[in-house]
Amino acid sequence: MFKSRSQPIQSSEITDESVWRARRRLFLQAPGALALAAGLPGLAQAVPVGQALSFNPSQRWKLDETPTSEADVTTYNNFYEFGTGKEDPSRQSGQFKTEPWTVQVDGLVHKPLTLDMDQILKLAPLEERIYRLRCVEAWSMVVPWVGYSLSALLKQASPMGSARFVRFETAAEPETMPGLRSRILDWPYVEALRLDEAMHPLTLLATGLYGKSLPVQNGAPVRLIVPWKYGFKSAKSLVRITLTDTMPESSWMKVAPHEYGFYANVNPDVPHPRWSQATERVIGSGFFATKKATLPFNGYAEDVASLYANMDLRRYY
Ligand SMILES: Nc1nc2c(c(=O)[nH]1)N[C@H]1C(S)=C(S)[C@@H](COP(=O)(O)O)O[C@H]1N2
Ligand SMILES: [Mo]
Repeated sequence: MFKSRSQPIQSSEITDESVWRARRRLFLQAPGALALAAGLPGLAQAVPVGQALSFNPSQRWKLDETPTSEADVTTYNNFYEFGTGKEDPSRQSGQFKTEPWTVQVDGLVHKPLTLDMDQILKLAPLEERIYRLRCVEAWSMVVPWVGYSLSALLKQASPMGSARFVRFETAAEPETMPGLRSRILDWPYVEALRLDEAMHPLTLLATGLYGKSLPVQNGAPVRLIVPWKYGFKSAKSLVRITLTDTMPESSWMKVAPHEYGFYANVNPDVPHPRWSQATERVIGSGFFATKKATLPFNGYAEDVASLYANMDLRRYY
């Protein structure tokens, strides 16, 4: 397992991760140079998949765990609009168009917005945040996302005092999303948060991973990441964000209300009706890897447990 440092590194050993780490050092050393490159005419407008993004490392969320390889993060996906198999999203998303793209922010806001990707990328400084992602199917990954707190965008729209929930609607393009032919979910895919959850600084509006704009299979061009909740809350390819005063019904609540609740906070003590949530399989750790114990709120209890003080988390699963 351990290689002597005096041995030259074989090119076959240079993983996606080592390339990312090298590039990351470059970003951190020369943010000015990158900002300049991003400002060149013709480069700033379009944000094709896989384009280098300029960002700063998060001061607060820099998880000290080895990230899952870029290859695993981008080929082991859940994105039912492209099929239910883990490799369907990476294989069957080639026709999906992410340009032009707009996100509408409406409902109980003083300033409804329609933002294009250029505006979204410039709304707040991009940060790299390394978060755990825990799927309800009891597997997990560690992903270096790029984005900023969703609160930055919500504040721009100036939520009304009566707003209590935020509904997230995602793209549904039958021509380019073959999974829409299946009736497994009621399309478009909808998720929702309580307003205080949506405003929490940990809640990320992600535009990239591994230093580049998002691949389609991971939710291009912009998605939600709520790391203390099961992965299904982290809606991909957002098109509309609506503030409401009543609890929206999510796609998963609609299809199986006893299995998927509104809150969906990661909780090792509350099993899914068909399987335990006490442990998780770490993607990329090998077939014989021992399972890891799942942590309450996916390890983010210190940040978010206070949001649920006095709530029965068995009842509100
Ligand atoms: N629009 C949409 N968003 C989605 C899904 C989906 O099927 N459609 N799947 C969810 C689930 S179940 C998980 S675990 C995560 C997976 O994100 P990843 O593929 O980037 O790891 O995306 C979530 N967001
Ligand atoms: Mo999931």
